[in-house]
Amino acid sequence: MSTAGKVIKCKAAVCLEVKKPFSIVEIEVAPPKAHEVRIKILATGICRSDDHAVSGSLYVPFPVVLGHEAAGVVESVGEGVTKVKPGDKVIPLFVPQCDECSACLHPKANLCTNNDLANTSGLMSDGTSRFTYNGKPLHHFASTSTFTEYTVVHENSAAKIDDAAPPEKVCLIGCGFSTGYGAALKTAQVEPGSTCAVFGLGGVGLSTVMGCKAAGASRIIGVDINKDKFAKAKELGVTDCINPQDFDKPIQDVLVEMTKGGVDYSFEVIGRTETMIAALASCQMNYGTSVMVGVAPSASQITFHPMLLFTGRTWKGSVFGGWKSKEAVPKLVSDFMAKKFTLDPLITHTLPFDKINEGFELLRKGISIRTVLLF
Ligand code: PAD
Ligand code: ZN
Repeated sequence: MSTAGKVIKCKAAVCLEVKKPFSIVEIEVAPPKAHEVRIKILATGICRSDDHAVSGSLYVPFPVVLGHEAAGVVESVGEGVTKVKPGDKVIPLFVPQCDECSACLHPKANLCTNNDLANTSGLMSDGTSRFTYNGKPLHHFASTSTFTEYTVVHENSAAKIDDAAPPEKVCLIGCGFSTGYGAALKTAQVEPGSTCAVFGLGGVGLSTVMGCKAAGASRIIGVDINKDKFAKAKELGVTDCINPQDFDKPIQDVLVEMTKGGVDYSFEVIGRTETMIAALASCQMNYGTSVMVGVAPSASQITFHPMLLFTGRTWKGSVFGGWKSKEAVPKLVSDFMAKKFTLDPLITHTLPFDKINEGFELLRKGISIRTVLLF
């Protein structure tokens, strides 16, 4: 029996309050309105950004359905939807692509102005929610909300992908992999033979390493305070691993010494203001480029010595790896299917959706790279 046009009751992991575990409850998901798509989620990864939202470090309105790294199948579409149809395999996009705003129209930009990341409303574009729990609305998250069996997104936040793509793997293309890989290839545009430093060797940092390697970097230095991350980092292309806790001087000084003047490209893939400054100071003072990928706490500010930039360094940020989401995601999925890169090393754990709290504990304890939850 078709569910199109009807409210769907389904299981979701809801964050009722900040800093509290997820509650697995039954919610109601309204049908998609005009230009919206209702998606049955098949697999969703756990990203540190979700945990930043749980901890309150990243501001989001509660109660909320988090999750933004997923793959699923279109269940039904609202009026006027032309790009996808029921049955299509899709990846929800936390950076939409409307193809009309100034960012979408600019060849160098990817952060569509219709994103819900900066001034988080947690609502659909008409200012309402499609989720209800106990008669009250729940907030959406990052235009996606994937910790639920069914979600509703704007059609600009869904990319149709190859029907044969395995959802339990390509869900990572919805965030972690694409973010890190693109930070190196698109945002920094790492050149062959260059030297890179990647601060933070989690799912996104390791994807950055993969991007640096794909770009032909000859030296990739991995920086992490968790030594357990080093073996996999080396497997993926890191040439030297260093732990800031092993030195009695700032890590930027260590990197500048190791590279006789600083790296060509550095990436902060942790989300801390101190390591953002350290990464900036680690790159060559004339021509080095440092890319901020980690999400710093919403309330944080950075103070830094102007000389760090005055000498010529470039400091950039990168959201979703600089990719224009709707057009890049299907291509990245095709590249994965053509074995141009692998996602297996990033997926250390697979758990049933109900074990979401366990999945977050694995991340917090530094045990997992990516946990994929299956429905
Ligand atoms: P993760 O927690 O798996 O990895 C972070 C890594 O940093 C871990 O291996 C930690 O051990 C390490 N680390 C922590 N503190 C330090 C320190 N002081 N010095 C060195 N290493 C340290 O997270 P992730 O890979 O899922 O995400 C990384 C960041 O990227 C996080 O802030 C997340 O919110 C952000 C992100 N940004 C985007 C984007 O579009 N820019 C997308 C997805 C995630
Ligand atoms: Zn993410």
